[in-house]
Amino acid sequence: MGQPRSIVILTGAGISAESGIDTFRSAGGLWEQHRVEDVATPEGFARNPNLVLNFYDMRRAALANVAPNPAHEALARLERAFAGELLLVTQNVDDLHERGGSARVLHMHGELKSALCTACEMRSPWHGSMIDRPPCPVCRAPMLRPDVVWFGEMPYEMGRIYRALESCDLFVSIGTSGAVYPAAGFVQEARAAGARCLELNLERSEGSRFFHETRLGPASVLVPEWVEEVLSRAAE
Ligand code: BV8
Repeated sequence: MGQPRSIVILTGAGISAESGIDTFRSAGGLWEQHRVEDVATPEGFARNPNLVLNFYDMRRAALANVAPNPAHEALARLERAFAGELLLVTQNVDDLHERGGSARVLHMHGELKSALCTACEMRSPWHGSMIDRPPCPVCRAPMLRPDVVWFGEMPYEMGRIYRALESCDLFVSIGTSGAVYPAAGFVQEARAAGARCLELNLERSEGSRFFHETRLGPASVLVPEWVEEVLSRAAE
């Protein structure tokens, strides 16, 4: 493949695993510790808001004990050095891409460090806890919820993502099991638009058959190698 002109990158929990953040489906992962329907659905929040607010307060607080790894840092290098179009889409709600140096990150499933007010629907940066029902920074109503996309809810910026998938010539998926839609369908969108599709993952995913190439291994090794390849080819 010649020099890519426009790249879309999709990341999942696997890129943050080596930073010490639990993935979802691995042994002992988040979905083994908590029932998805209890902590990651609007119905679960309505049924038991304290359980949900506490779940996300814990994950938000835990961000202070982790740091970006070489995979996050390599993607930030690519963002700075790549002359073409680049869109970094993440399913992750952690802030490790930004702390790794990426300036433009599209969090399609929201962010732990953001609050969504269910009264005025405004989103505000949020670093503390929500269990004590603090007032919304905009309307002062004590009606905040985690600004994350729960199952059954529409992910953020789907129009922008589909437009980028339709015009990219390289789609790269990093550290995701391909189990959750619409993210799991992006490879087929990109492939249908003629893009080359590359998967970097610890193990084959549910969507591996749709990729032209799958490289197996830890993200902290595979991602810096791949970024070097792209940037060295650009320099030729
Ligand atoms: C929606 C935020 C309407 C909260 C999350 C079509 C078919 C079937 C079902 C559906 C469908 N369309 C919609 C659905 C329903 C549902 C869905 O997909 N259900 C699944 C379970 C079947 N989807 C929805 O409800 C979505 N909304 O569809 O709205 C709509 C319709 C059309 C168009 C637009 C909208 C909303 C889903 C979002 C839910 N919120 N997160 C929170 O974080 O608490 S999902 C959450 O789980 C993550 O964000 C992520 O998306 C997913 C976890 O997946 P991964 O990140 O991949 O993590 P996982 O643990 O599974 O895998 C880790 C991988 O990394 C593994 O492969 C492992 O091998 C690898 N790995 C591990 N270590 C390393 C590594 N790789 C490299 N290096 C390592 N060191």
